[in-house]
Amino acid sequence: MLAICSADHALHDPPHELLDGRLIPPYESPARAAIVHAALERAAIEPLLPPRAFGPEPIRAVHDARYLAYLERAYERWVAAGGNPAAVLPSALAVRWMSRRASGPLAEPGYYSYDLSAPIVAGTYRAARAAADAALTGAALLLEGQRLAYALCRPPGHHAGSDLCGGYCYLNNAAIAAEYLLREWASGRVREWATADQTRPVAPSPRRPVAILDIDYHHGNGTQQIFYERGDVLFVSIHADPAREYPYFAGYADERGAGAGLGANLNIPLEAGVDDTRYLAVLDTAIAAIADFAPRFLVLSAGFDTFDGDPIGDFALMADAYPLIGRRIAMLGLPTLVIQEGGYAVAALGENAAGLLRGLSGM
Ligand code: Q9C
Ligand code: ZN
Repeated sequence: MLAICSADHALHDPPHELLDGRLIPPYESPARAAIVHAALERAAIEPLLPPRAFGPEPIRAVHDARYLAYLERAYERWVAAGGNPAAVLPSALAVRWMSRRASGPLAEPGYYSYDLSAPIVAGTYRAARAAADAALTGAALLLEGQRLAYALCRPPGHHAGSDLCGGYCYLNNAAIAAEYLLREWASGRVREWATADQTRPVAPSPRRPVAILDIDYHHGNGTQQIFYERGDVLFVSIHADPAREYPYFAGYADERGAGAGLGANLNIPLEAGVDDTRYLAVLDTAIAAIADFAPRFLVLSAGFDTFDGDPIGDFALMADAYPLIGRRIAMLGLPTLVIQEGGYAVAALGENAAGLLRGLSGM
């Protein structure tokens, strides 16, 4: 198995976040990537590759051009206009009947954010680009014939929509990788190496190339938005019921996709206290939906905030659950790209991530 990591994640290190009205040190910190990196080395998951540089094109395929221009310049424009140099965090959000475009340096953050948990500092854009490059590198490795790759993405991505940041996310790494897989696959430039593989349980359907399975504790609202009207990408998410948990305004079971995407979005919201047995049973439902769709590739948005000890989640998964989750997903027999999302019980995060990868690789 191959893992992709970049040291550039550390360029994103905001001093605070606003959580339920409290200004606190961010849960999403550089220590998270460091501890996963150390656990991968300990687990002899090798090699650890640096990301290749893909340039802006595969990111523009998913994100709005003006949003990307905003992210790149937001911090310096904010500081020059008198905003707090500690971090960009908007004072007013564009919502419902107040959603006019405003482009001033203090207004724009509120146009391109949906919450107050995605502060921007000087290095945020570079770190986010490095995370997207890590995801794209993993996608390229699958296209070259690898069966399993892990991208240690930080900042995470699944809350970022086409033109919105939020929930610690700026660029949607999973969506960028999925779109890249799909376009490269459709281009026919990729050699078909797996049709000869008689051991694959899922016979791929050429018109439905990619499924995304999101097992972060929170609903992947950004990924859902990006592919909501698309029939060529299946999005399946298992998460805390948004009626009680962030992101509150999306992630309900009746969100099934729209237009050509109707039926290609599956949300499985869950109650508090979900344990290993309950989670694994629900995971089987998600896996059955993916097998039905018969994709060519699987992108796994892997968050570990489902862990019992997570400070912002209320599920109760034990460390032993992650290898079992990995093993069940591996039974789909699909080339799989694992994208790091959340997980804030930092001391356990490395072992939990390594455990999932162990299960996925059949180790
Ligand atoms: N009362 C990820 O796991 N704050 N993002 C939640 C709940 C934001 C989580 C507030 C949580 C974002 C990638
Ligand atoms: Zn999460």
